[in-house]
Amino acid sequence: LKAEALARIAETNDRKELQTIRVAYLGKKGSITGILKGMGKLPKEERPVIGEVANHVRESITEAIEQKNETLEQQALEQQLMNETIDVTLPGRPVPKGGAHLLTKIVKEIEDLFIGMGFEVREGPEVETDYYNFEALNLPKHHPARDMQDTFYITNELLLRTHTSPVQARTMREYEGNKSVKMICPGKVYRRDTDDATHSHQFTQIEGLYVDKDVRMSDLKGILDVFAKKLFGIDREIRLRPSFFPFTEPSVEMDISCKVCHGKGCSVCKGTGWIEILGAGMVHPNVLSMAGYDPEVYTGFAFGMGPERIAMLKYGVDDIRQFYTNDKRFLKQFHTI
Ligand code: FA5
Repeated sequence: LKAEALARIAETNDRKELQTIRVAYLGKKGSITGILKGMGKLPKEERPVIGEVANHVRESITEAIEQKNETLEQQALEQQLMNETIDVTLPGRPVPKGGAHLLTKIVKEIEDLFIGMGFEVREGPEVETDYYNFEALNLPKHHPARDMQDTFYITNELLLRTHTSPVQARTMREYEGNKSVKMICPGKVYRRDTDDATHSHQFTQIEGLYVDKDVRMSDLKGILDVFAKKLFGIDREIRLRPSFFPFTEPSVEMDISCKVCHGKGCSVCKGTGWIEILGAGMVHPNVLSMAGYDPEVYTGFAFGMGPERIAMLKYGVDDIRQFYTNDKRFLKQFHTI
């Protein structure tokens, strides 16, 4: 019986089967248990002999089963570890990462540049009053120049601001006519423009305003030149063309030399080799006095630029609508800049 049991134990490689073997020999109805139970029926003198043998056989089988069980457990563990081995040489799965939008980045870059020249960054409301968007900027009701910016009106008096210039008037008001102002203001603006490659009905502007005693046109030109060279490179040129804005006198528009398409028939530079990126000028005396500044004492310059156009120029984006359609293939290109 012992030899038979040990042979079965040695042969098996399965823990379930081992359990079956254990039950067959050592279980309640197992053969060894049966022998031990039957001891009472044996003649007295045989009991110690048979008892000793039976106990010995039971111990051997128990020990063999325990050892086998341990071996099988060990094997199972090794197998499991093998199956779960991590191949550290496999390339990892990339985790998709987002990034700031190109427009956010260019606005931040321009902000940093002006902060470096001593400007503070301010904000103003996108839903604006007719007063600040137009009247405080020397554009009384029914002034023909209001047509320069086709406006989304909400009520008679409320509108979506068509430019960031109202923040000029708001800031000067806050400074109460007796402090120098040196600020920029980025933000969204809205116009009933027909969307095309260089126009959007909602776009971004960055306003700039510097008011102090003795601020001159040459200061404006100097700041804009530094701005253009820092943003686009030392080899870039600017040109100021006479223009008209009711809130500045004299007024200019600034073009920057266009290297993207070398002047030949591309939509960004319209084949001229120059692209307009901002309007500017010396703050009109009426605007200063409406905001509480004495134009005899204070002078100032202001500018308003379109960062989308600037980003288009800097990164060769040929359609402004790319900024708003959120095509990931477009956006991803700028995650690393
Ligand atoms: C203005 O809005 C003036 N407020 C700028 C200004 C400020 C002049 C302070 C003087 C003093 P303009 O309409 O030209 O000006 O717009 C300024 C810039 O916004 C343009 O140079 C252009 O870069 C951008 N821009 C204008 N219209 C659009 C549009 N529809 N889509 C995208 N960018 C535009």
